[in-house]
Formats: sequence, structure tokens, C-alpha cells
Amino acid sequence: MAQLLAGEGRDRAMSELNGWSATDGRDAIVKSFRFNDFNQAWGFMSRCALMAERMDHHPEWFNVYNRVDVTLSTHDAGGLTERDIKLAMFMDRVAGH
Ligand code: H2B
Repeated sequence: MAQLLAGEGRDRAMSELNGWSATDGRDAIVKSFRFNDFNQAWGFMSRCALMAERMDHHPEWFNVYNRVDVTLSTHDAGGLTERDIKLAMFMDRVAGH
């Protein structure tokens, strides 16, 4: 099972991300992505969904029009792991952020 990120390793991993923050009350990271319109938001979600399937690691997300609010956490481990960081980096890259 993936190891929970803590201490220096966690700080280092977080420093590789753009605009993600830790959530209150649970060990997860969140980011709100904004796009020009629904078409772009859905394109982003489609590409992330394909990667999520390949990784067998899935986001929690909420979409309204051009906004996609994402929460990442590794359910099996009960918190943040390298798998979340990898998916977050992919999402940043796909969104061009
Ligand atoms: N996604 C996330 N975010 N965390 C998990 O622990 C997880 C997952 N586990 N996707 C996978 C699926 C697991 O349930 C399946 C059985 O491999």
C-alpha cells in the first residue's frame, strides 16, 4: 500500500505543485481549476479521467460550467500519498497551470 506523505517528504512533494492546498479536517489536497467555458472544463476532466483509470487512482471532483473543484487523497491509505502528487502534477500540466 502507498505510504502516507509526512514531514520533509510531504513538504518537498507539495512544493512541486501549483496552487494546491491542504484541506481542513482530513489528509487531502484541493484545487479549484477555472477554464474559459464548459467545453474546456470537460476536455480537462476527460483527459484526467483517462489518466485516473490508467493509474487506478481517482479524483473526487465537482464541476459547474467552467469550474472544476478537485480533492485528491488516497482512500486505501487514509491520506495523502505520492499517487495524489503524481495525479495533481498531471492535472496541472493538462490545465496548463
Ligand atoms: N482512488 C483513490 N483516490 N484512492 C484510492 O485508494 C483508490 C482509488 N483505490 N481508486 C483504488 C481505486 C481501489 O479502490 C481499486 C480497487 O484498485
